[in-house]
Amino acid sequence: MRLSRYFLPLLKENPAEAQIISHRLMLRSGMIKQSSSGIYSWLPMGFKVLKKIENIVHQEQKLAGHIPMLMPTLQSAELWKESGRYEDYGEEMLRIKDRHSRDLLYGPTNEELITDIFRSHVNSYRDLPLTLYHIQWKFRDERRPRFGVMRGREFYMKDGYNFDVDKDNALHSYNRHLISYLRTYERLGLKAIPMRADTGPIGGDYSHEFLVLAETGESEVFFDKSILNLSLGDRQVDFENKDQCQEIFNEWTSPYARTDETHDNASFDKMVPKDQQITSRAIEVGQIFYFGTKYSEAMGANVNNSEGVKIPVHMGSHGIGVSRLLGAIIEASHDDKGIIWPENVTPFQVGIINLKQGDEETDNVCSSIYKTFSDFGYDCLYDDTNERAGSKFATMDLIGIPWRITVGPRGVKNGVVEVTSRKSGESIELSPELAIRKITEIYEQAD
Ligand code: P5A
Repeated sequence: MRLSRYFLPLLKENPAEAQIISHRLMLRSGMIKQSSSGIYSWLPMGFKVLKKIENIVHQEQKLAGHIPMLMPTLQSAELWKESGRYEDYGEEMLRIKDRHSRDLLYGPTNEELITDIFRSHVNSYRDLPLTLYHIQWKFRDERRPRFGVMRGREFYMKDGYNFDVDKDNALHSYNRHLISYLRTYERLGLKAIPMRADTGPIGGDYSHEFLVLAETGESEVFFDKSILNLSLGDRQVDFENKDQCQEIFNEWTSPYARTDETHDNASFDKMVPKDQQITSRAIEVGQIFYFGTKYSEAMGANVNNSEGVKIPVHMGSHGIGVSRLLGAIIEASHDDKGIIWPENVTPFQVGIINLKQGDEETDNVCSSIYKTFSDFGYDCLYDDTNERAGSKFATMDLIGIPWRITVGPRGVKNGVVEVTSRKSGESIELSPELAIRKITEIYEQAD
């Protein structure tokens, strides 16, 4: 993409309404625009990152054996009356009437809708286990929408629902989700810690939240420092293997780690030596639940078991805050100049700066590098505007592209361009061919 042809509405000043860095940087770099409180338009660059994150979430869900689908944003109130949540959900639910005065609602979550789909089509244990998921907009009329996409009213969520024949199998689904979520966050360059949590309006008695440490996080968390050493890394996971999943689950959940809702000082002191105790702020980027037969009993989602006896199916639900993740990634990865995108989610893999637009040789080298990257299928942002060099550098730093190639007339005469890492700030001079090779090799390794 040539910057002169793109839509990147940058803001020069820090927007007064943005209290935290990720919100400021998303507005300043033209990723989002507020349309009304807690509701945003996703401008081209924000939309690109959102889709990249969504894609990684899809890949990891499919690896775990979960099946993608799509449910609507508007739901009939009737289903929620069956489960008993229509009244319980309170003011966070946006209730709507259609022209026939029928009660609809903008879905804050989908337990009822998916249970209805399940009960209409599945009636034998032979069709289990089954995990269906979608990535769809949700609406919650939050009391205090704030921090941009972190606590929106309209937000993008991956929500999945497992159906199993009994508790034992449902807990395997729970473990599988825990592991696939950990893998997803690692691929996004985030360290997320699973913590015992309350179940709130979703219900059930068993839940973990995933928290990314950040000073600006809305949750207060308490955990054993040793958990920071855990990582899945390249570990091969067989998601069908119950024992392996249980083992990984135990490894990650036995150290003390709790949110303020479930924290208990006496247990913390008993389980964790004082010098290992950490108290911090954190951002909740996902949550998983096992709620057994709460919805299946209320809504009659039954299957015949192997003895031909009708039993309510065991369920859980699992959510990732896809739009919130953009904020979390920026909170975890920025400096005073702007965003530093991890290679896996960056909107553009390479930025090219032309220091002397209009100089024939410089323009030619830039165009040829741009064309090569584009032919390789890379997303490259070429700053071909007539802005001053200082302003071009500031823009590239603000929008956080991990690798920059700077092309100027002096370098071109010597056959070199400059390759700069956004993260370390280090630069080296290379021929255009070697510069391209270096950057493509880095991305191949990151994949
Ligand atoms: C699990 C999936 C659920 O709704 N039902 C279906 C369950 N869980 S949850 O914890 O309430 O939400 C899942 C994740 O969504 C993100 N999230 C939000 N993101 C932005 N703005 C909001 N207002 C918001 N509310 C929830 C969080 O990351 C949460 O973990």
